[in-house]
Amino acid sequence: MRILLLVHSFNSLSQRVFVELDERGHEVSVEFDVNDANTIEAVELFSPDVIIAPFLKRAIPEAIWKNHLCLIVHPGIEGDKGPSAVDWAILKDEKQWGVTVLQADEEMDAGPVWATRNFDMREATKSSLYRNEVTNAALDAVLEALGKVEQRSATHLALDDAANDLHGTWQPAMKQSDRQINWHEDNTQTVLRKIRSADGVPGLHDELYGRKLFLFDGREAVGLEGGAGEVIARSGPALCRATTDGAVWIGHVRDRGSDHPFKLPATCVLSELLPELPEIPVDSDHGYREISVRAQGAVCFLSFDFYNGAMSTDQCERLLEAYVQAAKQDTRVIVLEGGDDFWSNGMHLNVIEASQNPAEESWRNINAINDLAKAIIETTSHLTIAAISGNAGAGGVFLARACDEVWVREGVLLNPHYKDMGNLYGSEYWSYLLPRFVGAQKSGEITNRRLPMGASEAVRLGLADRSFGGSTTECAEMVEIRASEFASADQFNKRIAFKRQRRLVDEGKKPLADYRREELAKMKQNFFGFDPSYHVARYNFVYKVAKSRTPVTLARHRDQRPDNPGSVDQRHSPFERKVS
Ligand code: COA
Ligand code: THG
Repeated sequence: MRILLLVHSFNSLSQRVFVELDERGHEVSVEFDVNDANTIEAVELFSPDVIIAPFLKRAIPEAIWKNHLCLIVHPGIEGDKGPSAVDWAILKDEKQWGVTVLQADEEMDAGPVWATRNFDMREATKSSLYRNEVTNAALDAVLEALGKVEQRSATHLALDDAANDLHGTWQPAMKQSDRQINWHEDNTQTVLRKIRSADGVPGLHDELYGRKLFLFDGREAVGLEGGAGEVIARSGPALCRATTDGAVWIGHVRDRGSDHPFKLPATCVLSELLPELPEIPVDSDHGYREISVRAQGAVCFLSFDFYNGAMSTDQCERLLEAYVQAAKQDTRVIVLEGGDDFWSNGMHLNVIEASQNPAEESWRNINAINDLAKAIIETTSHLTIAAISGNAGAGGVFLARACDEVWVREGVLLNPHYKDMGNLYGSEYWSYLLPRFVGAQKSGEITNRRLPMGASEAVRLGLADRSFGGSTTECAEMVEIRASEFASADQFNKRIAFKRQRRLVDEGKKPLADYRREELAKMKQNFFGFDPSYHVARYNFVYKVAKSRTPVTLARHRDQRPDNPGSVDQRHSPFERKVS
């Protein structure tokens, strides 16, 4: 089918729907909801069989939904309506929630229901639930709805109400006052629920040291307590604030009134206002933990749960240190697990944007990631596995490919390209790793097409070695089993010998240092050169400047490039018309 995705932005849910529909052979194109005239034009250009809105904030114009089937993905149970569905589900501590695919109509979210899926809620941030449970349920429901469209069976509501005992209703847009923390009354669980209901956007409005702030990244501070509402400790990027029955870490905040009005580590934003506070070592048992290491038999698991998968210079340096320590242990395999929601999204664009000298900080950051990638590539004592359970983008993907094996959970999205960031050349030894694992031709295609990729395609191309289905937990269990098989004497000896040999041969052909030098020469141009594209793109990314048009890589109906398979111009080529 020809399917147009109409989106507010190409967020992770839209990307997942895009990848999965493409994988199933549909012809998919994307249009950003910039204005009604644009959207109408897109529909005329593409003439889709069906329009799907995985993430849309505004009304679809009547001219469209009256003439085309438009399916809206609503992140709420059947009957639920309104723009803050998941926020309310978290705040109200719902035990189950769901996703509904409904037909666009005059009244928002009130059209006929085509499919719905429920799931168990988890104690996690809104964006984590969105990227996992909501996205999986949405995909299932979209596929069911499309199945009905394809069979031209009963249009909608083949739903058995009795089978679905959850039924929602209209809920208004959530206001900050709905979730305001009362530090003298709220216990830890309530505080965390309020923060999570607003994390990643818009954040929870609060006040600290006389500054109005938005809080993110709240975690329980185990074993700490103090006078309710008082800031009692710090740890790396985080501040610890006491609740009525314990304390929470606040890892990130946004100060809308400051020079850097975007999300940053809390201790950076408040550095000038902080009094002397007890410092609890970062990554320690009672501190704010991002990196942890656990050994299980001959396998060492290294997890690094960096907020939003962004890795600053400091975080890369800490991770490198942890990695070096892990590689000194008497184990055989190191599994790099990344974090729960992201494996890695490369260098930390927010921290770079906020630094005194963003070009210099970009340089430090890319070198710090490169040092880590180099250490991984040059490890000959251990076999290394990147176990990718959360999404990865840009340098994060190539950092994973530095490992001997890359294993991905099905449902994970990879964005193995840099060019969207102002034509950034990229580093992390990608120019060595990508051709080596996927071949020269595919390397060029992957980096130029700038599209997300699912687990199956990653394996087909050689960007990953295997994929695992099942839930996050089931996948982690499989990784443990397979990793321990790797550590068996037989497998280990064979593979480690091959690995050492391969590294020697590769180094002989072209030293690793040469790849780095060449990549960094290009990056130096990106950071310090005449063309400011990277700095502009980074600013737009960090400040979330809305896109004013859809890139042609996504809007295939607008793509006039001659070799574009989805291009409307190719299908009704002007040449053909001339000839005929
Ligand atoms: N630095 C800082 N923040 C980052 C980041 C990075 N490298 N990558 C992602 N984030 C943040 C986003 O700003 C967003 O913030 P929010 O919590 O305020 O919404 C959050 O992580 C989630 O990212 P989002 O873009 O919504 O996720 P996605 O799954 O839709 O898209 C990417 C993932 C990787 C395509 C996209 O985030 C991206 O292009 N990141 C930049 C990658 C990059 O160029 N890195 C530098 C080169 S190494
Ligand atoms: N029919 C049509 N278009 C649609 C939907 C539909 N577009 C997408 C939409 N469903 C998704 N659902 C909603 C429901 C309510 C609101 C927005 C999207 C809403 N918005 C507030 C407003 O517009 O004033 C703003 C809220 C905010 O900013 O947070 O109430 O079913 N044709």
